[in-house]
Amino acid sequence: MNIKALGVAASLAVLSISAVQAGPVLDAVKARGHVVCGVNTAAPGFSNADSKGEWKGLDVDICRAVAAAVLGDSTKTKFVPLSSPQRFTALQSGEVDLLVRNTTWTLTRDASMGAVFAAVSYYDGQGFMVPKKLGVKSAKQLNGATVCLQSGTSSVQTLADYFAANKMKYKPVMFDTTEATQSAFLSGRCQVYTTDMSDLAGARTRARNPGDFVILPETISKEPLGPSVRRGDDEWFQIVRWSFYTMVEAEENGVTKANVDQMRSTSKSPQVMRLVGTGDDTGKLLGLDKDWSYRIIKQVGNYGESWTANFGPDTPLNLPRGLNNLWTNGGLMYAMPIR
Ligand SMILES: N[C@@H](CCC(=O)N[C@@H](CS)C(=O)NCC(=O)O)C(=O)O
Repeated sequence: MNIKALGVAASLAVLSISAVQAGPVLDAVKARGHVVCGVNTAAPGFSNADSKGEWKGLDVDICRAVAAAVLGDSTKTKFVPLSSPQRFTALQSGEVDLLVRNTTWTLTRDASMGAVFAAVSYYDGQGFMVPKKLGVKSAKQLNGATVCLQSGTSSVQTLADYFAANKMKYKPVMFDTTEATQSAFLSGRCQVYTTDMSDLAGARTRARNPGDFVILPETISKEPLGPSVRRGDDEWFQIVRWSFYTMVEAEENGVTKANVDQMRSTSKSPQVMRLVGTGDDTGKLLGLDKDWSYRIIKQVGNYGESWTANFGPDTPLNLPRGLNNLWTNGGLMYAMPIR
């Protein structure tokens, strides 16, 4: 390559890493002053409002991370509780900027519901819960059972497939909302409740006596849950995706809510420096400022901190981290590199 060609190549390289234009959703969010997130009406661990209307959960934290990145303040959020059947319509119509509602990423949803999934934030699987007094030990003993489940969920098809594959019959009893489905099961209207394992554990915490219910050992599907955005705004999609990966990459690098300021003043690791706003400026590639990822960690925390606070041993759910462990600890959680 001659000197002139080298010069052209160099300026092209500069062009390709210059700041991006904001997409329409980012512009709208900035003008409005808050991010609107569609969440579950009541899913312990994912999104739940306390008596003061304060939302808590992993899905809530993902929404807060996006607000911290784009608006500088994780509290600039509005949570819209959505039932399973409503959720994609709410995203498509623009009622919400982001859907973070323990939603399974499937081909059908990714390709035909006007949504596009940004990441997997919780690796789950579908299971069954039964009253202990039924004496059932395995899902294979459920032939002929009445099963409570929520309409508009991926659980409906998975249940049908599982029973057909095992040549068993069942009577579905369907409800639109989480509350109605769980109440029906807990009050004895069906013998079985099926949904994601995390939801079963959440529902059990609502029972007057949780020990009266058992979760059966079989996990009958893959339910990768994650945030999704409306199609057609790649810039917004990237912001949501990389806000989530920031939480995971922070955990991978041992950066926490508590030590992020110290890391900011002392760390010499290029990887950590990029995360805490003292290294290469990744923000300009997303239409954000240089401190976008620092604020996520400072205001929301890393993935492990959020996971443990919402599902860990000090919560009523007390779930094993399992597949949601970092890849370096035997799990599947792996951030695409922030560089
Ligand atoms: N991941 C599944 C199920 C999501 C879902 O809405 N599950 C209901 C099951 S009733 C739920 O969230 N329940 C919350 C809870 O049980 O706490 C999907 O995307 O369709």
